[in-house]
Amino acid sequence: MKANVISIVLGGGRGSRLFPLTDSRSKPAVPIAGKYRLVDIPISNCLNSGYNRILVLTQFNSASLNSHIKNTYHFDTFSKGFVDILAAEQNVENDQWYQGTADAVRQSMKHLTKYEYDYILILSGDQLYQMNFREMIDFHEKNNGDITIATIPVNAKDATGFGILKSDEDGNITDFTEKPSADILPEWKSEVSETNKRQGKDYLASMGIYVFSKNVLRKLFAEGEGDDFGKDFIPQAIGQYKTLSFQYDGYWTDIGTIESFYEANLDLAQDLPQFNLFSSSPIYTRARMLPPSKINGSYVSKAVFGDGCIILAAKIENSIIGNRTRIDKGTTVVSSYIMGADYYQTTNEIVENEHQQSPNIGIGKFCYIERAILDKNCQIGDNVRIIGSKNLPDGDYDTYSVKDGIVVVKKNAVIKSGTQI
Ligand code: ADQ
Ligand code: ADP
Repeated sequence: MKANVISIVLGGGRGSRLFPLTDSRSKPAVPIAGKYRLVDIPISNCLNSGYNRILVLTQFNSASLNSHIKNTYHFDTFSKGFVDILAAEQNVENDQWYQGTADAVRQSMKHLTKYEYDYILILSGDQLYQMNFREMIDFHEKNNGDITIATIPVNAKDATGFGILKSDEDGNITDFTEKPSADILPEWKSEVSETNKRQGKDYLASMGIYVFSKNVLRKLFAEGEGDDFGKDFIPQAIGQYKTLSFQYDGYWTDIGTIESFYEANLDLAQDLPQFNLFSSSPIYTRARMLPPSKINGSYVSKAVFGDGCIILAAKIENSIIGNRTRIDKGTTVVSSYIMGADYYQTTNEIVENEHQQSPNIGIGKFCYIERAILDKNCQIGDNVRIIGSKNLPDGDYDTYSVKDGIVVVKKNAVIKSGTQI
């Protein structure tokens, strides 16, 4: 019989690492790959694994997250499926927001009492991967686990950013440390396969994906201390509960920073992306009934287009072009992620813009855009140059920010003709 599972997606803390994309929306609502939102990834993994009862925990609720979830995830009357958002709430007992990952789940436990379940599956909201969680739950059941953590081999450079663990030959986790410093790292090496060893992936990292048996999580919260899984509860559980490592060897990447978000998006435009959008396990998202994209006279290479775009650009290379993007004549876009627009302007608005000499939504004529992310509804004039580079110092300005050498133009920004960034 299929296990009874409730999934919880950790939709994000303050979201400051993805600023300014999280300035006006909560992290799960950040658009990715031209037509999806971050939250579609963990939700689709759950649905493709056969688990359709899903809670999304988020630090603040946003109109775009609400409308996305409400308009996307419908279940018929005969199914028990749901995708619900639980936003951190101040109440009589608690005047603070979620203090960490475990605190977010702890505060949500009261909403779970009405459901029947045996296992809670906890997922991060900012990772790109395709995983069948049913295999992880089967592993947990077969080995009588109390807690199972999905793990992946990583190299020394990445290891300091993750929870690192050691396990015995039966997969029991014997030791765990959250984000170890580089000087103690060598003590944390694990036995890994020859292929991983050759790639320098000597460390076993937690993917931040956990299965808890129902009563174990309740007991942990009652007896343990702290607000985070990685920092507090997982180290406390080891030795006390049967804590297992479920090793995963597919593609998995964290997309919680501007740089990793940018790299993961652009990778989708390569010949053989590490993340396969064209698979039989679909990524679900809102069906928008947009027209197909229209491209006229452009040189296009390694590019992914959303729906409803109107493209007259000279050249688009190594880029993701989101829904309803409009790019005018003579413009070049290289190594960039253009998120597109939420709506089309009316003919009257376009005429009015011409009178006011204000740019239309989209990118004007003869612009050059490289190593940039353009959030939705940007109005970029003619002859604008936006060029990110590794040497550009970080900073935050009125209409854009620079992070890791990537220029991020803010949502609804108006960039006048002739501007150079
Ligand atoms: P981190 O990713 O650093 O490490 P954290 O930033 O706490 O952990 O976030 C985990 C997930 O929870 C993210 O999706 C984040 O947005 C979300 N989150 C954080 N605080 C939240 C809050 N208050 N409310 C709702 N959601 C919140 C974790 C583990 C490591 C592991 C890495 C793998 O602690 O052990 O190696 O994930 O990426
Ligand atoms: P996406 O296509 O990225 O999912 P949505 O369709 O969810 O975007 O969002 C479109 C948003 O834009 C909606 O909130 C809608 O109300 C808003 N919108 C639509 N038309 C206009 C307009 N003319 N001006 C401003 N906002 C608009």
